[in-house]
Amino acid sequence: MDFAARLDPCECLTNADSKLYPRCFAQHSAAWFKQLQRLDWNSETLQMYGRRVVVPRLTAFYGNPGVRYRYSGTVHIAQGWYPLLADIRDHLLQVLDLSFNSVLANFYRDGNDYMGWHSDDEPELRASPVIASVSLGAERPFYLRHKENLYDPYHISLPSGALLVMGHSTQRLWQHSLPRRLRLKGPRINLTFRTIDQRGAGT
Ligand SMILES: O=C(O)CCC(=O)C(=O)O
Ligand SMILES: [Mn+2]
Repeated sequence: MDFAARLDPCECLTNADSKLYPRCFAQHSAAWFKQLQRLDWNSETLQMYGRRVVVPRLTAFYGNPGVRYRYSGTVHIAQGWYPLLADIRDHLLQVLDLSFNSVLANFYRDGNDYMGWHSDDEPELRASPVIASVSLGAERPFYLRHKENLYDPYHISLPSGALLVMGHSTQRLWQHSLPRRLRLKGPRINLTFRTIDQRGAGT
């Protein structure tokens, strides 16, 4: 993967076709975190095994107006870009030479909030999406496991300002998760920039 060649040296997760740039946005991270706390955060519910459960984090979806993305069982329609999110998108275009039409933001209020094992493999992301993930706020561990080797996950740490670029085969072959850390009190924001194909969008 050489699309991120212009960035500083990084930790390459060659097995998982991903690259981590731990300090990519470190100098902006405190200011960005403060501003992005003002996004229009939502608490979502999800139908699971016949009952409704509250999603254990807050979410917000932004992007080109009209972009539709189904996650947590609901179709979300982007109404536009929050200015700072558009700036970060443009920054990613500069350093990665990749363009994105939307961003899913997660707010983890403390270590009780988490995201379970999954791949970002919704049909509207197409078969081999590249996803750029920006972490801000509390440092949290992030786990990856190969779909054919579920009992041998490995973990990386995502400090404030880190950029993790998940490459073409990551979602097809791997799962990832952000587990609970009960003693952790600090909040964290994660931004996953995505390209959503409207032809595959759910209703
Ligand atoms: O919070 C993170 O680092 C991961 C978020 C994620 O996997 C997602 O939004 O699909
Ligand atoms: Mn994900």
